[in-house]
Amino acid sequence: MIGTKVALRMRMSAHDAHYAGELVDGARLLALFGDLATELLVRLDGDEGLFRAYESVEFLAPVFAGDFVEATAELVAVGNTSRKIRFEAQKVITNARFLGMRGAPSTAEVLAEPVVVARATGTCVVPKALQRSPRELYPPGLPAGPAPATAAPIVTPPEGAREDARDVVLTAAIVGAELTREQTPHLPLTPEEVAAEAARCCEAGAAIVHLHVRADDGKNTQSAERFTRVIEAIRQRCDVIVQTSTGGAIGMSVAERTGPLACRPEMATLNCGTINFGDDVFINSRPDIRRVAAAIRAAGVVPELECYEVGHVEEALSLAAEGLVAAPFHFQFVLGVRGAIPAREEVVHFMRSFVPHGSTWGVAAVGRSQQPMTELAMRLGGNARVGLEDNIYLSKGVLAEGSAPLVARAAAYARSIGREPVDAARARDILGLSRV
Ligand code: KMH
Ligand code: ZN
Repeated sequence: MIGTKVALRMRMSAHDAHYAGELVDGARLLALFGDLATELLVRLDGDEGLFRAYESVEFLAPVFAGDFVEATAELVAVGNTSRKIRFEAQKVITNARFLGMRGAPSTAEVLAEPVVVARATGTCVVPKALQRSPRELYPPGLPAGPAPATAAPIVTPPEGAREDARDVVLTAAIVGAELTREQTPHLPLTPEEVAAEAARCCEAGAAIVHLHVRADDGKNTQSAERFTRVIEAIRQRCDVIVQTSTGGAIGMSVAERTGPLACRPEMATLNCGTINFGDDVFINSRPDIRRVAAAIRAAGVVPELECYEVGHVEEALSLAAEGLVAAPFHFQFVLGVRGAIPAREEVVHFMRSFVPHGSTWGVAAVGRSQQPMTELAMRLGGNARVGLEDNIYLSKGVLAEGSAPLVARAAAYARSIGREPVDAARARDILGLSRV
């Protein structure tokens, strides 16, 4: 999956030296890059694939016999058959004579700072017929699971979409259904308050607002009229993708929950299974999931697949096989709900290993796990959801003054690791909303 890294460390020997002064030729480094690309393809596809082209190659410092070179490769984009890879090689140990130091010919030094000796980007291809089903992929160390019940749909990413591994789509979950003003005074309730908070989150870096709305008494409602009023108020303030909830509040009927679809939002959640939800049960029976999926499809709305357990990802793929959900798929791993799968790093690795190529995925973690899981998801190339619906604290004992500070913190972290939160327009391209 995007963000997967592999590494090799090699000592350059006298056999590798080609030019005067025991200089190693650049082709030797490209051979290391070739081996790394092969390992990435084997891990991803179960096939060695073919190296098609280097888009760029830079040799930045000389390499000599005796140097230890550490080379890394990172998968940065996955197309239909193409896999784009970024390479880097660093010298970590060198023979002392190349540092101008005296000593025996065998004297060598560990470099205080590794020296980058080469960088490259290249594209490999694996023909479709040779690609392994993504759902057969499990991270190293985890036991292989049972064979999937249905064939994994392999998705062709639309042109221009999902090619930039820098892009990150941030979602702000600003209201929720269960939260009360007693828990936090910063919860927006009226249409004006909700719209103002949506605009603040948009300004802070959110491309999507995950929306629940409240009636005048503060209780959760799935009324299309109320959603229309709130969505119009949001539209007047900012351009953000509105993703309405079809989860609603615990105990609501399917008819009630699908109410907001009448507003034809750009996205809506599709909850892919039942879980214990704290001391309640959030019921999504298989027939009900199909009813909600059909309603979303009939409304021409793009679903986000809410998965609270790994089995829910499998269920989402079944919906795709039944034609109820169309590619490209957007998964949200909702982690840390009390009574469901915990917010842990290995869970993220495991759940995303089920996600077909060409899908997007993100993490929405609950409570104090929100920040570390958001940051993990972004490091792994995924997207993230933050906001009061899932977590009301900025830090231990300090309430977040709305969802915007949580979005701002996630956006700052994204930038610190070289990723960029996208605006709604770019998110529409990435998620395929523009073509609906
Ligand atoms: N209120 C939760 C029971 C969704 O928005 O789709 C369900 C929920 C999920 O919030
Ligand atoms: Zn929700």
